[in-house]
Amino acid sequence: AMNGSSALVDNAGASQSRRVFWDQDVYQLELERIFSRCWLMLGHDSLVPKPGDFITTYMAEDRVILSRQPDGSLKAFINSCTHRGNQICHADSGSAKAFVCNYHGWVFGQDGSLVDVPMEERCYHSDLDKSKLGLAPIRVETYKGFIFGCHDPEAPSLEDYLGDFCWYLDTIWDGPDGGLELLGPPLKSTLACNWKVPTENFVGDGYHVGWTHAAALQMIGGELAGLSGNRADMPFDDLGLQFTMRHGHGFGLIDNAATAIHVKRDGYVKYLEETRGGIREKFGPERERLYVGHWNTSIFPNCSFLYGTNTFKIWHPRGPHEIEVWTYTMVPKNADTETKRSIQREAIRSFGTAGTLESDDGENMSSATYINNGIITRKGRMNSSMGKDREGPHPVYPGIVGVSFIGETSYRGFYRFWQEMLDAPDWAAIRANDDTWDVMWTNRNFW
Ligand code: UNU
Ligand code: FES
Ligand code: FE
Repeated sequence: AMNGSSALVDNAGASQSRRVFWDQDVYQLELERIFSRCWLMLGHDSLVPKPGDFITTYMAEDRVILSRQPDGSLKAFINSCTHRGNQICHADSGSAKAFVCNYHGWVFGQDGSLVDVPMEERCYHSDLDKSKLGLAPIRVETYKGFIFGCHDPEAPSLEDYLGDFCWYLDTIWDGPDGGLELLGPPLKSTLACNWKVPTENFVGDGYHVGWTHAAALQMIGGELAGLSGNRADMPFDDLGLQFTMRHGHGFGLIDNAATAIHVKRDGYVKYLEETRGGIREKFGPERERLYVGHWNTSIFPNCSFLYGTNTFKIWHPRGPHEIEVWTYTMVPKNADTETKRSIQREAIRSFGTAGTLESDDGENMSSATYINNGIITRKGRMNSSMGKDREGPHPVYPGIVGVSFIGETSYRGFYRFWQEMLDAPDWAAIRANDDTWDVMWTNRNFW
């Protein structure tokens, strides 16, 4: 790994080369070393509830089919025919007994196996070994109903990949009574930015909220109005916390602000008040604090959500300078239909494709990417040093904890792991760092 000022990521100096947003060769390496080896978000049980149900989605730029099997299990496979490579399924979702290729009519089963070939005897004279021509399979595992796929047989289990983050996720993904579901179909839009700009924003950008979103927050009012314009009287260290953990996942917490973005004050607000006692019983007061706070979150590499606002994003890369944004709404499974609908409306109004806050962010994301078409600009660096000496292992909360919601702790954790993935030849090399990944924090004792 390179060190110092020419490194893509300089952990000690808390800076990144602008080439991480721009260079085609960096992007190719990301596809090989991150997207081909990490667990990637595919969806949720709620999107494929019954045997035969399927959705099509992407793992980076690869098209995949996720399909519910007759026995209730899940399988995922590459959505490209093993004959001449045509895309097989063109539907976004549905229910199917089989997937038939549009080109020559090869038929693949719900499990991706090749089950029928037109005129097989006359064309191939018993010479076609169909058992070797199934669609390329993908590892699938779920955590609390969320479905992930992974191409690398050497990758850890999904639960180990999420690691300490499970302790946090359980608060909301397990919830008081049955966890969450995703409301689809997703809104889909394109944004001219590198995939890491929104990912880093969601993982740890408390700083931009009061500035970029000043007008929207003032208009919405509620708990976040005080952030608007970074008012001098707004609390700072008392706003919340920021977290990063092994494998680059992280989030920022604003205390007591879960439903801040909701103009409509009944439904969800009432739901959280009614269920927080159950959370305290099930998970204790430390996680009740998380339950009533607002989270801005990224799961490494390219899935983000805002808990409370409940928008749920997958940032599908389309080359280094473009993404396809998929936006779902995350809702409590057992809330009543009216509450779910109201959460969905508020989430789309704020963070849908044309959402008041989403469009504030989009402009910055394009600008921060395309500014680097300047050859001199591109040779510069970006800084993520905020709160660097005010973070560390915490007596209660797992991972590394930063002292304020406004800080860049989880940026540093994200890019530290991003560089680790790019450098590592295989998962064995990544595992070898499991006990020492956090030395840059543990050699000081902040909390
Ligand atoms: O824009 C955001 N990422 C955000 C908005 C985070 C927290 C609250 C509101
Ligand atoms: Fe942060 Fe300009 S002030 S990018
Ligand atoms: Fe934002």
